[in-house]
Amino acid sequence: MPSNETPTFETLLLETEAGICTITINRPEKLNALNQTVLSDLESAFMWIDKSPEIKAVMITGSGDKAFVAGADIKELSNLDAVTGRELSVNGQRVFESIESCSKPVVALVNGYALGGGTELALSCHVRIATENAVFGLPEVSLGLIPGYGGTQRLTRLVGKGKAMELVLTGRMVKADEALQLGIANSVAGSKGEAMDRANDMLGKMLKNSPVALARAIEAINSSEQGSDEGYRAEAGLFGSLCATEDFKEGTSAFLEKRKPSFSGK
Ligand code: DAK
Repeated sequence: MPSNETPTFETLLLETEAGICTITINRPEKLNALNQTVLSDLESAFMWIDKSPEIKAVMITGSGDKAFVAGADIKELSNLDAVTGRELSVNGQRVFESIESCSKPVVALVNGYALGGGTELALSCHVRIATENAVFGLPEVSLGLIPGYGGTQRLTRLVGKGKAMELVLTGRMVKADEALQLGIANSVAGSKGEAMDRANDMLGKMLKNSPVALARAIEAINSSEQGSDEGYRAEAGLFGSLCATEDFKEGTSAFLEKRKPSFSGK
């Protein structure tokens, strides 16, 4: 496709104004849960953004006012085994890595629930602006899983090991004001419209600067995390191994059947 033509996607809406491409994840009936189509659409969108000279910055948000992204699609997850679980984790990590290493500033506009893969997606963006009703959390352990899209690595770097241990092991949800205090959110706004204005203001300030300097600054800050590949590999391997457990089958089935899980530890 020619690089100046905005592509269309099954699960994403792309809109560009003044050089800022807004990506809206558009599965409102499933609270924008990340299935494999969303992941592959995101990967293609970022490949296009990278090459498109008209795009100077990116904003990612969720359709509607209730959710940014309510996690990985649990229905899809429930069919994974050790091999496909590891594969999905590696694929997802690659997509999120392409967002984190995008040479143009990427802001997550977190407009409601950002759970599991939703928090992981927000963490892979360069900056997070949340609405007052935003809720962050990594509840994977409640499904017999661990975060599989880089969340164990990125959350730890952002909030420190002690807080990351607490949040991942309890799966506790964090509201916008606490997210701000922890540094998960850079800023909190009263409404989605206000959050968009704030994101536009922040991006406007960034875009007054040299695009080459912005790209190099992103690269330099990301390279402070060099040597991290082992952590991501470990996360994918451990995630895959959990997909073969009875607790994982129980955790995902319980969600889909709308009941509380009963874990056997196997
Ligand atoms: N997946 C699939 N469907 C989901 C969903 C999800 N994550 N979250 C919500 N939905 C669906 C609901 O099933 C419901 O669909 P219908 O029953 O209407 O068909 C619809 O969206 C509306 O949701 P609710 O009726 O539940 O809405 P409520 O307002 O009552 O509750 C909620 C909102 C966000 C509190 C609730 O929906 C909820 O607890 N959602 C699940 C949150 C969650 O546990 N998310 C997953 C976290 S685990 C991987 C890598 C990473 C991951 C996984 C794999 N690999 C490497 C393989 C990450 C895992 C996660 O994200």
